[in-house]
Amino acid sequence: MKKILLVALGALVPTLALAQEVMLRLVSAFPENQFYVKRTVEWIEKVNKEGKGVLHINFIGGPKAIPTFEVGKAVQSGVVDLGFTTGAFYTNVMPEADILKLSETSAAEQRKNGGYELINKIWAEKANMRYLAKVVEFTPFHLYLNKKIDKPDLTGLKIRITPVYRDFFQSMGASVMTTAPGEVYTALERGVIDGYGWPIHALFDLNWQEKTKYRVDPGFYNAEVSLVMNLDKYKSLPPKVREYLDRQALAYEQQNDFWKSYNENEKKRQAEAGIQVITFDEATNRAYVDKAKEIGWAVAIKSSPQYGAELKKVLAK
Ligand code: 173
Repeated sequence: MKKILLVALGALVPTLALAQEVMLRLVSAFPENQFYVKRTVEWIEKVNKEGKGVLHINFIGGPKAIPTFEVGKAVQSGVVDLGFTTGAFYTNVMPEADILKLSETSAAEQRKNGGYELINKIWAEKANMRYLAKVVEFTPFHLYLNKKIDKPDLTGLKIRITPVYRDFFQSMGASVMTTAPGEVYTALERGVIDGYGWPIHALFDLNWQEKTKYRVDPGFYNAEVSLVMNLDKYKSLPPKVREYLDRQALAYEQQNDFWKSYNENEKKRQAEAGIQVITFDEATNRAYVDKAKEIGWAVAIKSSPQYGAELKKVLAK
């Protein structure tokens, strides 16, 4: 009898331990072969290894599981618990999402200047989300082209965009087409587009260097990629699990200096791959960057009369 009881207990103990472990489902809005996603999968492995019995994140996959522009909605509604995405991909949830590209202060500074709290107030109120951590920054966006230009005039050119670039590129006369990253290669191959907006890095992940002739310098804005979580789920976590998740997300964010050297290297790789730099005179370059910023904030404040100006105080320098 005693023996039977012990066997029964032995079978039960691991089950109990497992039952206490919280399981969260994560989807990526970026394609799985993108370096960002691989880096995040490594982070997940670390979280799971160190969090045995506490937290297990289950990586569901990329846009094949949930399309790029639907990931925000899926997190908002709780179809998934966690999203690895960028604000431009969920302006269908709230216009404020795309404003983070205008950050000139770093994520670390925003943790200190009230920015992180403000972002979380807005994300909670308008998107039912917890903004856990920013894990890509210090990364400008650029305009990439297959036709040469000698001034910032995109008249007659068709450019692939997301909300990040829309107003800026349109102000230069571009006709624009929104696509998820996963569709850019084919659009380039078929000649449907003459260029695209994209960060300084991650061209190679998707083989776009094969179909890209020029990069326009300087870059503008600051790419933001983050981990967001369904707010109800976040609130429902036992305190120990929530603290663990917060801690691991913060540790991931604190690695962001990584991008500085990574981006320098990506520039070199682009040059080696034969991508030529188009740039203008100093005054034109300055005007180009200033215009991007000016249009960015004008649109931000117009699209969010409630929070645009408040965000500017903590994001802009
Ligand atoms: O171009 C894009 O798809 C885009 O908006 C973006 C934003 C952040 C990082 C990478 C791409």
